[in-house]
Amino acid sequence: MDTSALRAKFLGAAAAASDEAALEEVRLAALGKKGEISALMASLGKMEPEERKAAGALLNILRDEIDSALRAKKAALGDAALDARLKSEWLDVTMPARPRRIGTIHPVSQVMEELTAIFADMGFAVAEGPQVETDWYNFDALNIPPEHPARQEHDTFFMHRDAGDDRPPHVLRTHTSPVQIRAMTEKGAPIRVIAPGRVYRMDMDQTHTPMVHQVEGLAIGKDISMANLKWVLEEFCRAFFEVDKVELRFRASHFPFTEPSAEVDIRYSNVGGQLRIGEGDKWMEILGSGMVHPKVLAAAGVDPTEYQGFAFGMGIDRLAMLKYGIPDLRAFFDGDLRWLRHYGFAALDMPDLAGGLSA
Ligand code: 2NM
Repeated sequence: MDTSALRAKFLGAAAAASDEAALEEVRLAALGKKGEISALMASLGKMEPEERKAAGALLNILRDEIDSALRAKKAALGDAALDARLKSEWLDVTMPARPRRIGTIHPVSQVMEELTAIFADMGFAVAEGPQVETDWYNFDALNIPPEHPARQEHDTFFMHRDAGDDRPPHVLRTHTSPVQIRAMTEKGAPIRVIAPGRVYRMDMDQTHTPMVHQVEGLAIGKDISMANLKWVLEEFCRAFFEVDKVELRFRASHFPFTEPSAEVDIRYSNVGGQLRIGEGDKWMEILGSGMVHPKVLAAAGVDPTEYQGFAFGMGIDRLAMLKYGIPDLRAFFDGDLRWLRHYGFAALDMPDLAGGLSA
């Protein structure tokens, strides 16, 4: 018996099978009950003993060879199928799990970071203080006497006092000036600080909210003048509004804590509803300022015969509205995610002067 033709046929068919179903067909054709090898095995019974012995040995070898070829091929097909599946189901676990930003930086926070970067570059440190203040820090130290209109109940939030408790009242600070008083008292002169933060006034309508954000600045030294104030404010506006040229206009004004005092306007134009800072023929008031009153310096323990300096204050909410074209103040407080996704800023993208403030 010559088994070489059968061997070639079935080993070839096994090698060519491209999936498990085709392989099973080869197995049935060779080793199944009605398969060719099985038929030859069945014919052994009719052979002479000598011939049967030789043919039987050959057929056993052939059957084992085909069987192991089929098993090997089956394993190879299984490996290939697993490889293909692993390839198609591959997952990049380093990709961000959420394609959407989960939160944004509020425009007011963004503007606070921006102006902190600008003033830090000019040598101003950031000072902070309590939001619940004594009336001394909030008013008296700032040359606002008890009978001053700004102190009357309609403007200021007073903290509750039990009947008979006649300690001096605490108030929600109405400006961040008390922070500057604390800074001067603690650190003395010379000093350069800004105080950004929340301030409170009993005021609530379409254009006012009872809490707003303010930044005040203070520079005290031996020969600091209005000229230094003007340069600092111009430099600030140029950097903040990210324009090459700004023009400021100082208008004489009055504050209890500064003398002389000036309100400052910035030149702008309105082209089809879009504001452009630094050009045009309109003026917009953006801040208040002046030379710190000698009584205020004295209240903070700074000798007004030796030191003088300027101070200024401005509203952060309105700065944010101006710079980022936000039309309605009330949206700042809604916490509307759609609004935040539109007007908010990417987290971890802190403004700095070298990188471009709002880039
Ligand atoms: C303003 C306008 C003018 C101001 C004064 C002081 C302090 F504490 F040094 F006296 N801080 N800020 C000031 C001066 C604030 O806001 C419109």
